[in-house]
Parts: sequence; structure tokens; C-alpha cells
Amino acid sequence: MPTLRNAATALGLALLTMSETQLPAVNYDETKVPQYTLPDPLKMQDGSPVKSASDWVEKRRPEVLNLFREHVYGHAPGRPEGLKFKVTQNDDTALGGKAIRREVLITFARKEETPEAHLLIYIPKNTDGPVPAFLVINFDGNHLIHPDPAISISKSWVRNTRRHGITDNRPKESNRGNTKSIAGGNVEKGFSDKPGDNALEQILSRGYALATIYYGDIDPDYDDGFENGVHRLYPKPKPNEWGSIATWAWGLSRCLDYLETDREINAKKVAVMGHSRLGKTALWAAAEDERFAMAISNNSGCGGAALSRREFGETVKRINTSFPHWFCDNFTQYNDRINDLPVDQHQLITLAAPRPVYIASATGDEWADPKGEFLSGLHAGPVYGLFGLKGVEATEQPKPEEPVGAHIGYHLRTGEHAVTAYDWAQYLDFADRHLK
Ligand code: GTR
Repeated sequence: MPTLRNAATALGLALLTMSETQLPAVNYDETKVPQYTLPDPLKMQDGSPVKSASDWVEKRRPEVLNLFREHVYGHAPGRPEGLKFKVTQNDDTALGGKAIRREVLITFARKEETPEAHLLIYIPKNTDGPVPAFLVINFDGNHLIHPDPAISISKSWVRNTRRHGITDNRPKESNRGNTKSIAGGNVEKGFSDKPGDNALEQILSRGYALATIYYGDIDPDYDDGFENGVHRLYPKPKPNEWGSIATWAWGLSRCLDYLETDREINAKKVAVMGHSRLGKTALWAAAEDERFAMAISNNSGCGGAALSRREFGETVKRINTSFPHWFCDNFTQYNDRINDLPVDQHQLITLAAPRPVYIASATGDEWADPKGEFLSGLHAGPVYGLFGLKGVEATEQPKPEEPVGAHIGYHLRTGEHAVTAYDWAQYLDFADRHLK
């Protein structure tokens, strides 16, 4: 009954707009950040201290992971029984002979209504043995990442019409090659229109493979009552079960399941990367799945790298109001009492430990609280210390274009909410230090 549904959606939007107008004004004033105390990463819930790496691995990490599942992102199922991979394209003459292009059809279940997800992979040629890889979850479709005419166009659509005023971002031929940064975002500085000047070709020339998937191939991005995407293969989520971020992260683990079977990829050296809501997703994917060797968060903000207790820029209340489907329902309990949330986002970073993690902010992205993103990295440091590793190696947020960090990388870039050539240059250098 399409008309009834449309009416319900319109009513939903009207209600949403009403509740958004009742939200407190956004704070961008550092002097108005409330006093807060962060949960101590090195203290068990019963108050006992975490003294060693094995205390962390055996006791505290599982405890923190469970708190995030229960209160923030929701518990997700494991690898589904009917998961299948089919290589649908394999061309070793891609990009003028420089790369192998492969497409893999992932089906999540044996049921007929399973969504079809397409993992796109480029592998550099003439390498000695399996290569490390970036797994990037993209915003608008695989075919946007490069003008290569052979990249298939997805039939899915995320319908995330609330993003930056975009009303129709349905994957279509006319936007082929539009996203030079792979990850997506509305502004991408530093790449030109010259052939080869895009993140994909830089990644390949540095000896890495790229695997990428459109998030709409996993689950749509609107409050649909979890009736679509992979959610429809499972019972309706309970208040402590997977919202969309956990679902997209789960999809990334399924991509890694495939990469483990690909002989040209070193699946023990896969960095998971995403921008904005998909940066939140990349961090949660690395938390849930320790097979990921590295995580990269580009401008992930609230519910990603930024500390929630600072309530600077986007707050938990706002994010739960604008995007009620992203987190588990339990998270809404903290809308007006953030200090009762048993975790804060620095602990999301600790869940990557001892693996390297990179957090990137932008000066013009106050909504994502750049300082709060840095502080998360800073306060995750003690957990890396348990492993004898160094974190951000700075006590103050660095100036723009001054990247810092050993096992927790951080930079603040001049400019807007986007993934730029500068950002990718830092990720590649960081990966060279840790994955090669
Ligand atoms: C914003 C949202 C942010 C961020 C961003 C994006 O509207 O408030 O949390 O995720 O979208 O994903 O582009």
C-alpha cells in the first residue's frame, strides 16, 4: 500500500522535525563544555584495577565490549550460515594493466529475499605475494570511486535523504567516478581531474589492495523499522540489538570473511576505513572484529571518536533524534543523562588496542567536535601502555597539518567535513609504518 506508507513516512518526518525543534541549542563554546569525569579504562566495573595486558585481554576488554553492545550499538549476530561468495568479475588488465579488478557477489543467506552485496576489489600487479589492503565502506556506490566503466552499479539504495540536503543519491551511471576519495563525503580537496589522481590509484601505487562496499548493499540508512537490507533476514531487533551502524560493521566483517579466502590479499593486514557515520562504523567494526589489523576514522564525531560527555557540537540526544535507527534503542536512555552512560568514546578506541588506530578531524567540522576526537585518542593511551605501546604522543591537540601519534595516529586538517588527499596521504604513511 504505497500511499499509506508514504503518508506514514511524511507523518514521521513531521514528528521528527517537531522533536528536533525542541532540542537544546548546539554548543560550540569551549568554555561552556560541562564538567565531566570519564570512565577509567583501567578500572574494572567492580572497581578493581587493570594491571596487565592479560587483565585487559581476558577481563576488561570483554567487559567494555559488552557495555558498548548493550548500551550503544547493539549486539549483532555472528557469521550467517548461508553466507556465500561468488566472483562475478576478474580482470587482470584493469586500469591500463596496472591492476586486477575483481567483483564478488556476497549473499548473506539462502533465503530468496537476501540482499545482494557487491564487494569491489583492486589489487596491484607485480607484487611478491599477498598484499595488505584497505577495506573502505563507501557512501554512494562502488562505481563512484573511479571512472573505470567496468565497475558495476548497485541496485540498492540507502535512501539517506537526510544527508547534507541530498535528495536523490540513488546509484546511477551519471555519477560514475564522482568520489575521488573512495569513502565519500561532499567536498574532497586535493584530488584533481587528471587521470590517476584519486585515492584508488595512490593506494595501488603504494602496494596496497583496495576493497570497497556500498553501505546501501548491507542495510538502508533510514528509519524503516528494520524491514529492509540484511535486517529483514533476522527477527526485529530488541532494545539491545543491532542498529544500522552495528549492521554496516557486521557487513564489513562479512567482507573480511571473503578477503580471508582471496589468495592475493593478506587478510591479516586489512585496515578498515570510513568517513563520518561510516567512520563510526569502521571503529565499531574493529571493536567487534579483532581480525581487522587497523582502523581509520575520518571525521566520525558523535558516536564515533568524539567524547560524548563534552556535549560539544552534535550530542547523543541530537543524534538519537535525527537518526533513531543508527544505535540500539537502549542508547536513547542516555539522551538527558549522558554521565550515567557506563562508557565514553575513548573506550571505543581502546577496543582497537593493541592494533593501530587513526583518528582524523577537520577544523571546519565543529559538529564532530575535533577536540573531543583528539581527547578520545589521548585517553585511550593507557590501554596501549599496557602493551608497551605509545598512543598519540601529545598532551594537547596538535595544530592543523601536524600529524602526531605512534599506535594512535591523529591529525587535524584545515577544511571541511570531507575525506581529502591530505587525509589519505596520512593514512598511507601510517599504514606503511604498521602494515608493511
Ligand atoms: C550528520 C550526522 C553526523 C555524521 C554525518 C555524516 O548529519 O549528524 O553524525 O555522521 O551526518 O555521516 O555525514
